[in-house]
Amino acid sequence: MSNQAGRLIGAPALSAVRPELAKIERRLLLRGALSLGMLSMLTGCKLDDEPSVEAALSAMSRFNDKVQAALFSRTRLAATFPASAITKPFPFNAYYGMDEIRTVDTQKWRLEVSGLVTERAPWSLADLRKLPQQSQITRHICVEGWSAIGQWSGVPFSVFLDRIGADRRARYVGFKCFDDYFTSIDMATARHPQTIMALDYGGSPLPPAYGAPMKLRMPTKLGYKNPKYIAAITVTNVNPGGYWENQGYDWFGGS
Ligand SMILES: Nc1nc2c(c(=O)[nH]1)N[C@H]1C(S)=C(S)[C@@H](COP(=O)(O)O)O[C@H]1N2
Ligand SMILES: [Mo]
Repeated sequence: MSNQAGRLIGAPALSAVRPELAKIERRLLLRGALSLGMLSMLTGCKLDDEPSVEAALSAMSRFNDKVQAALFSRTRLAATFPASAITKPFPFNAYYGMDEIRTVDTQKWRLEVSGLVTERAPWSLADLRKLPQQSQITRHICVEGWSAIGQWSGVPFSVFLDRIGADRRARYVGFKCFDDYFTSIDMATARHPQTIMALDYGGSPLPPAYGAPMKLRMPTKLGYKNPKYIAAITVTNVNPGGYWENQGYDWFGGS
């Protein structure tokens, strides 16, 4: 038996015990595109133990991120909706329940800025309100199986990035939240015209449930890429990862 045949025979048994692998195998086979054996050859990972399966899956995911980034268009806009389409009430979601929603004194809150920027001074909410504001009615899609339409207003993130002198050639913007959540995005999405620092929801200051005092709203990205309760922003060439991303969610997370 050749090495490769060994992998082909070994893989189906593994896919029976690994649901994500079984799902990928089904998808690949349905398309008639690739077998698990070929996946193992492409990624250079044997699929015969737990760490190699992880390696192959994360190689697939990195490939997927590159394809998504290449397809992402800076000018292509996500759908917008009339006020009548807004979902009421708009759902709350976090990695914890509603009884643990974090709050801060919005007067004392300051947004920290670091990394590849020229202006490092922290920002108050009043400072952010002095910048140009923009409103959107867009759909938020959560991978947990729900989507909802809402209205957010705030500062176009590209305007803010220019104010802090962010290096336009930097690859990533990372976000740290005061509920210990964190995530990061690519620079093209950061500068997309519909990416805003949302200060208001439905025409009133963002309530604690939706991320007060400030969240990043991006209709071009899935729910988990939209950080609430932001405390610090960093511009960097080292991928900061994310709370869910580091547990296997797709890093690019386009919607
Ligand atoms: N700080 C913080 N941001 C977060 C999360 C979180 O747990 N903490 N959850 C994410 C997920 S998975 C979703 S679907 C949305 C939910 O936002 P909403 O409560 O405004 O609907 O917030 C995202 N941003
Ligand atoms: Mo989500």
